[in-house]
Amino acid sequence: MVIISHKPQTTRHRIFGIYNDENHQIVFSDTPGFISETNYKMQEAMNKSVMTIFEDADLILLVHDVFVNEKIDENVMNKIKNSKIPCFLVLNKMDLIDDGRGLLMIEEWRQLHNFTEIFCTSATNNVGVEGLMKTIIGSLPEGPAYYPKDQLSDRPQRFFVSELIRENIMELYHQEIPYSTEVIVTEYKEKKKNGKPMIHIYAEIYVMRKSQKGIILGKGGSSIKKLGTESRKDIEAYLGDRVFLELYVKIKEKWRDDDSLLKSFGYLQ
Ligand SMILES: Nc1nc2c(ncn2[C@@H]2O[C@H](COP(=O)(O)OP(=O)(O)OP(=O)(O)O)[C@@H](O)[C@H]2O)c(=O)[nH]1
Ligand SMILES: [Mg+2]
Repeated sequence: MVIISHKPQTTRHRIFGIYNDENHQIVFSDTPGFISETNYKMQEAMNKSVMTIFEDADLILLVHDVFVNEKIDENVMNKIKNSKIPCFLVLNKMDLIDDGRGLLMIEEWRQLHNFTEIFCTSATNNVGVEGLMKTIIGSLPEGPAYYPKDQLSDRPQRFFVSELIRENIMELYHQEIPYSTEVIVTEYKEKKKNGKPMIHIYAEIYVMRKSQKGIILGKGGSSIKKLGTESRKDIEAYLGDRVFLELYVKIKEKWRDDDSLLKSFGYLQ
């Protein structure tokens, strides 16, 4: 499970998603998108996490949204060109453009680089995904499984809980709010209520200014109430248990540029 939103820069960390079937294990490493012009240290850290793939990946999947007219960052493209790691280009959101435009696009990308393979997919319509998966399985080198078969990620559950709250923030708030916000789960306790398990979760939402705290809370606390309810439902669906969720809003003026906070939030080593 990784969070998804229609806003850019949703993914902030490199996250492993582990695929297991009877004969294979594949570790997919989801990264943030590369930001060509960074404005703060957190974005620099996000870019750094993108570049780590060139140190340990067996195969690179370059996923491009065909609906946006954005070029791949030059640094990333040069890294791909100079790397020995095979690279599949995945042209996604094919459902949004017509076939003619699609063909033209493939040709343009071919001119740019000799990709090992090019795929056209629509993730939402599940088109082309199976073929891509088969080719991935066929292309990867054999080796021992690194993770137990039932492990789905390298991140603990509380990380995904904080991500689900952040996903709801990305949906419910606008403009700079999602980009000024960090979510940290500070307590995660399994308790019993009326004999049934109930997970108590306390999370802190960091913002940069008092005015942003006001926006997160909303009139009479109405916005944070909605955020809490929506997040709780998502967390319950994810964990399969009942959840009691408490949210606190804190102000840390320059957290996006503060080394020690970025470190404690998991952006810096
Ligand atoms: N129409 C269409 N929309 C898609 C497709 N695949 C993903 N989306 C939508 O595109 C948006 C972005 O998806 P994300 O998974 O957040 O994209 P991402 O590339 O991980 O982006 P960041 O994490 O922000 O760097 C979401 O609203 C998805 O529902 C597709 O094949 N077709
Ligand atoms: Mg993402």
